[in-house]
Amino acid sequence: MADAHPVSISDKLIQLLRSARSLTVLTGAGISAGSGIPTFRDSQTGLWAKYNPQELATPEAFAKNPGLVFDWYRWRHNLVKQAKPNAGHYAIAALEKHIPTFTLLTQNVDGLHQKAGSKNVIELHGSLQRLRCTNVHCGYTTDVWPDEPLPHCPVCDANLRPDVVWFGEMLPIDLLKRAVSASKHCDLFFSIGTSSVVEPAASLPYEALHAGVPVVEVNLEPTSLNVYAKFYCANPAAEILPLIVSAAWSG
Ligand code: BV8
Repeated sequence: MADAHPVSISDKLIQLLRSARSLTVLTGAGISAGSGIPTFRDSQTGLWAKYNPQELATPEAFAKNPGLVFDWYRWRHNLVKQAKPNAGHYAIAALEKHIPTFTLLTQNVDGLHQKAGSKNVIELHGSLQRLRCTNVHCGYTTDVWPDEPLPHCPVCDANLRPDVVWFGEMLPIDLLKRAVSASKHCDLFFSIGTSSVVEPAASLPYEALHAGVPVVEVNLEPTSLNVYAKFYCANPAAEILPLIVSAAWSG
């Protein structure tokens, strides 16, 4: 059962962190909430309030109404372009500097971890920064979003699409294999700002648990993972993560 210390930080956690030689961190939309990016469980703001992200982020939605899906992603792309990393992103980048072997597994597509200086980042669900050709034999990608409503590939003229993994699509198998390995082979595993619902990412903490790795959950609310977590912090990530880093390496 997690030592639920919603305010204080367990000394045991700090000792484990300080002595860790390898750390794996999984993040979800909650880490970017502090940067003004709506999470998937928040009601989408404004224009998008009436749409369910899980219905828009699918190949079926794109096939049925590519213009609507593209507009949604263009809206998010513009939101993310203006967004800045928050103290939670920077704290995770600091962890990478303190621990010899560090892997960041993110479900987010906003690129904020890289903006904060994180280096070894596995983007499990792709990136809003990039577009890719829908023709699987073409392989064209770009980080330039053309103005036209439904851009086409300059190489083969097929539609372009956001370079993200939609619901019902497989994650890139090489990334998933690296993520499973990093989850099994670490001294400590953090799950931060995720509802622990979306698979296969939600199974990664269990890879750690099955390997005997202690898991820390940092999330505003306990998720299904919480009963297995050794430590639980209910504070906002941007508040608690810097405190954890300074408690471990303040000297
Ligand atoms: C797959 C990219 C199999 C796109 C995303 C039926 C048909 C097909 C598949 C399925 C199916 N039923 C189930 C599935 C599997 C499905 C799935 O898991 N569905 C869920 C809904 C049950 N998964 C998939 O489809 C995956 N692929 O299974 O393929 C397959 C096999 C063979 C052949 C073909 C296919 C693909 C999943 C990837 C989907 N793409 N993103 C885009 O972004 O537009 S997922 C997207 O939603 C995000 O990337 C993210 O992963 C997810 C949202 O989850 P969270 O990040 O956790 O965010 P959420 O809002 O839920 O939670 C935020 C948490 O933070 C909250 O708990 C909150 O309390 C907390 N919080 C908030 N603020 C803070 C905070 N915590 C701390 N501090 C704060 N300040």
